[in-house]
Amino acid sequence: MRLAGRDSRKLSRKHIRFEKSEDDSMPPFLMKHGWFQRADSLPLDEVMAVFMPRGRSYTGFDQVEIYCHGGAEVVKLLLEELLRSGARAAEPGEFTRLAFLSGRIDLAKAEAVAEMIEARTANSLEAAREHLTGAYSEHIDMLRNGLVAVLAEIEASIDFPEEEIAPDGGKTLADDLEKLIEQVAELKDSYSSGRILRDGFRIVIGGRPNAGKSTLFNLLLKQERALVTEQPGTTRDYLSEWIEIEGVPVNLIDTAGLRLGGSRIEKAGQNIARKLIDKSDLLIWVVDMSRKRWRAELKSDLQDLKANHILLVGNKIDALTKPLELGCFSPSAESVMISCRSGEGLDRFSRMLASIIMASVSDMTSGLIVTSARHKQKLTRALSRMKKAGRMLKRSESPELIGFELKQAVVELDELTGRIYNDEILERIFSKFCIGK
Ligand SMILES: Nc1nc2c(ncn2[C@@H]2O[C@H](COP(=O)(O)OP(=O)(O)OP(=O)(O)O)[C@@H](O)[C@H]2O)c(=O)[nH]1
Ligand SMILES: [Mg+2]
Repeated sequence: MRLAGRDSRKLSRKHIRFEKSEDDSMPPFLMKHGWFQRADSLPLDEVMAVFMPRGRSYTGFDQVEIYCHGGAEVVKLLLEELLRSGARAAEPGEFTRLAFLSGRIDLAKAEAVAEMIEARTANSLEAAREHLTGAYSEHIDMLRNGLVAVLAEIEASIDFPEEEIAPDGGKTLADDLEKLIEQVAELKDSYSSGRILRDGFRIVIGGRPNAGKSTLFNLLLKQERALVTEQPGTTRDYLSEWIEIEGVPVNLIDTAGLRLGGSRIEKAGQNIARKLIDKSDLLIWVVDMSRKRWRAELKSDLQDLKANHILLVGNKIDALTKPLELGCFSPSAESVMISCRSGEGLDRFSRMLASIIMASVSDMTSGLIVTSARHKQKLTRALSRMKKAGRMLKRSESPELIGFELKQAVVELDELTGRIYNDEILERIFSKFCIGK
């Protein structure tokens, strides 16, 4: 349990009876052993506790950590005692918010704390770690300083109008700005990988009823998770699970089969399936190739689908009566033929899946990656201001106007790192944290 604030040590000493009961002091960073007790001295749990003084704690404020037994009931009991004695329950992310407000960390690092906790794979963790170590903040600061330097030159020409931006001076300024624009653009573009590392690559398995979607879902999960029957319309709601492919977190979703008609429940499931398909990074469209009419069905289905990326999977090739005409499947889309029953083609399918996913996070190795939608928005806005300023500079427009655009770009970067913030921004960021962080 973590207590932060001026009275945290006082409150702890009131409740903990230390091993050598005559000495109830809590010197900084000394872990002490004792019993946590109720106000009427009834012992509640055996604990250890440590005091961390202002400026040298996680929050930056006076802080005490109490190590009790981890059961939910124990923690609740001790917490209630502390609340009764005057403590207040922390809001989600409030400790990290204090760390930001005390100036110990910037906003990007604070956000990285949640990102570390939520990371689903080693690669996601690595991206988060770059943010927590400060390498990312330093990079943003470097870009900001570059912008401020360009801005200073431009403002100098406002103060001394007789020294207008000289034609060649203007050129180096424009070059400097161009370099910064490239760097901000590169950082912004890394979000396409960053989003996937943080929120996962979303694969939706879709197809007509009975095509073998749930069978394939179970195969990928290596677990009998979804119900499989020979009856069309088995899956009605959708099922969502997480797997890891090549270090990328993948959200795998099995959906209800799409077809005309069906019961009211089935229709509701199909509406959900369509929405999920729209939002997917990849649609795996499963086709039952043992059906006579699969070709015509596929043709009309493909006209209907609006997915970002489709991988066609022809299933049940074990049940074909005629030998396959290879290459006949679909010349227009990525496709692979498999049998979930015999296992044929599954290796090839896995390799295709892996390469599609790897391609989506291609710049994962390039170092700093933007993983937050908020940061991406700030960078996008900064970039459009910078580009505008660049165009104006080339046309030798008024330095006041150019300066204004650059100042706004700096503001965007400052809001990213938290140099500038308001309660609304903080609320939005920290409300997503869990309690106690
Ligand atoms: N012969 C053969 N049968 C398969 C294969 N894959 C799945 N099946 C069978 O096809 C039937 C339907 O499989 P499901 O996985 O439930 O199909 P689905 O697409 O999830 O069906 P709905 O949820 O009803 O839309 C089951 O009887 C499976 O055993 C395969 O590769 N070959
Ligand atoms: Mg199913």
